[in-house]
Amino acid sequence: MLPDFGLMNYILDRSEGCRHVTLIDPGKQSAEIATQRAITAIEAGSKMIFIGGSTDTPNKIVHETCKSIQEALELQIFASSQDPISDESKWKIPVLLFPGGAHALSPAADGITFMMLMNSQSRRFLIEEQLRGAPHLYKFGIEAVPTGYLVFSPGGKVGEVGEADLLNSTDTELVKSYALTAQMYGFKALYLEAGSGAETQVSPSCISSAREVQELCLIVGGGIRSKEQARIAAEAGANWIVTGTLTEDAADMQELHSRISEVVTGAQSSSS
Ligand code: 1GP
Repeated sequence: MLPDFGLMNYILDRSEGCRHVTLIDPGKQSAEIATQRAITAIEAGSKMIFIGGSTDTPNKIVHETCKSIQEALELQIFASSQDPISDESKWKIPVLLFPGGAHALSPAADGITFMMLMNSQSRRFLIEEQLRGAPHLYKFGIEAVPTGYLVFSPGGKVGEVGEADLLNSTDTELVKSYALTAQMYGFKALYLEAGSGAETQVSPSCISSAREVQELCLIVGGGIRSKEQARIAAEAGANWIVTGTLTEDAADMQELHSRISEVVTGAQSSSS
């Protein structure tokens, strides 16, 4: 659901410190379970939902998941509006597409991280998927958040499929150049990605290098599972921390709630 003061303002706002995104891969569970997971994640403190991940999920599955989550959010907003002590805005959480390509789109989303995989060696991820997707997004009328996407070692599936020239923890100068380039292109956000399920998160030195470009909203994900890892990324300058796997492999909603609460606490404990 769109926040009252608009999607872009909401994403770029820094007044609440480092916030948490729950990434849901619609190919990995039914729309119903995805919705339960999204609602539980928001109860635990997530402030945005990303829908995406797998490279081969068709539009139909992506759309069903987006629609189901949006309907559940509407119900929560309605229930809160009937309860004088409840805060409706808690449920005005944007649902953004985080697509692997032009095949994973839905008009039910509030927006999209419209990305250039800046360190891809393939023209497909630099411009071609975007060319295929843009006319659909224009028709849907959903807001694009111009986002540079950088994949770091180990990179996982996205590094492989995206043919990324993987960045390493020592590439701090290069990361800064990418961040400056992103800013000069007019991108609002830069997503630093280690790959889903990565054994090591993006190094704090690289996050700090990107942070030198103050204007960019820094989104950091891949391999973050603990409070301490979230704190490290936030201290280094992340504005948003994304987790996906920790939601997928939680045994039940209670475990999911406690895992996300921990990461949210870590992200918020940063003084920067
Ligand atoms: C992947 O950065 C995200 O795009 C999330 O990674 O699954 O390791 O949390 P994890």
